[in-house]
Amino acid sequence: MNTPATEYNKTLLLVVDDNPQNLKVLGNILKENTKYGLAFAMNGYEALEFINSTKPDMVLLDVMMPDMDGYEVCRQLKKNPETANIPVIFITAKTEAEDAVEGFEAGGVDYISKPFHEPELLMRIRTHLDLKLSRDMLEEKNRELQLAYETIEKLALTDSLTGLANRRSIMNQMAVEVSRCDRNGGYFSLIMCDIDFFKKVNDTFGHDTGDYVLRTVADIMKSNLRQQDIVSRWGGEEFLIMLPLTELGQAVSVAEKLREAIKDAILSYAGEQFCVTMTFGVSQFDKYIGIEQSIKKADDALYLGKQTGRNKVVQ
Ligand code: GH3
Ligand code: MG
Ligand code: MG
Ligand code: MG
Repeated sequence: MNTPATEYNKTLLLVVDDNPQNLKVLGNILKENTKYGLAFAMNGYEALEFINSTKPDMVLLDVMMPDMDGYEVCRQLKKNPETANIPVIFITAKTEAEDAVEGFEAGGVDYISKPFHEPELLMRIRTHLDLKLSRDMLEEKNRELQLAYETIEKLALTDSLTGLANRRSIMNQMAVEVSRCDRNGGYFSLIMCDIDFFKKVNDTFGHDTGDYVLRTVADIMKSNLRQQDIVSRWGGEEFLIMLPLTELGQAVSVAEKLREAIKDAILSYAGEQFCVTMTFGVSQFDKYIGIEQSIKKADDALYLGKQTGRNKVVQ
């Protein structure tokens, strides 16, 4: 025999037969010729219980058994998505071609009539195990790929410094909100905000402290907003917030709350304590001018706030 491609000593086979003598014969053949782990069941119910709880790598299944025959066991196993990929080989005294057809219809991968030729039986078992184990490996690889894909997608939509949504992410989410408004006549508001004299923080305390301020301001904003609100890092020290189902007046109140929270926070980093303030521009999304112009309205209000003293909310 060639060296098996897969690790057979970890492989578990369930042998099912209502006749103890048959179980013994088959068990001995497998023990003498392979390193598979073996489990035995003497009726269909016992077999299904074991299959569901332990998920063996293969089932060698007798057909004629009282109460529940092998075909039914196989059908039940195939119906359950958790066990459907376990290969079933029928080993039976039923030799008619129609019996084999019924076995394949029930979902079996092979059908071996007794008396069988021992080396052939062993090779069939190994072939089907190889297929099963390489299928399992492919599925595992697929799961890993899926996970990697989801991670990359998440990274592409996240600002790495603050963990906030990035510009692309909030643009996507605003597009979704805009079409929701089109359909259901909803509404939402925007807050564009920017840290005041942030350059001074960098110049006075260094870039690391600046980064710390960005992360802290992000956390303060998140903790003062609702679950459904989206805060994004729009640019350097500038943030855009989308507030679904929020009118202009309410959005101004939200911005005022954020302004207070940030102004009152005592920031401390690398032995230095200091405060920062932020200026806020607020607009309500207007479907007649579109998203770009609605953002610009918030941006213009922010600019006005910067021109007229900072640390304020302008609509
Ligand atoms: P204003 O009140 O008018 O907004 O003044 P400002 O100093 O905040 O604005 P200005 O645009 O002059 O400076 C923004 C500074 O933000 C300059 C830039 O180096 C800094 N900055 C942008 N991104 C980052 C970052 O990721 N980390 C740090 N530490 N600084 C950043
Ligand atoms: Mg039987
Ligand atoms: Mg600034
Ligand atoms: Mg700025």
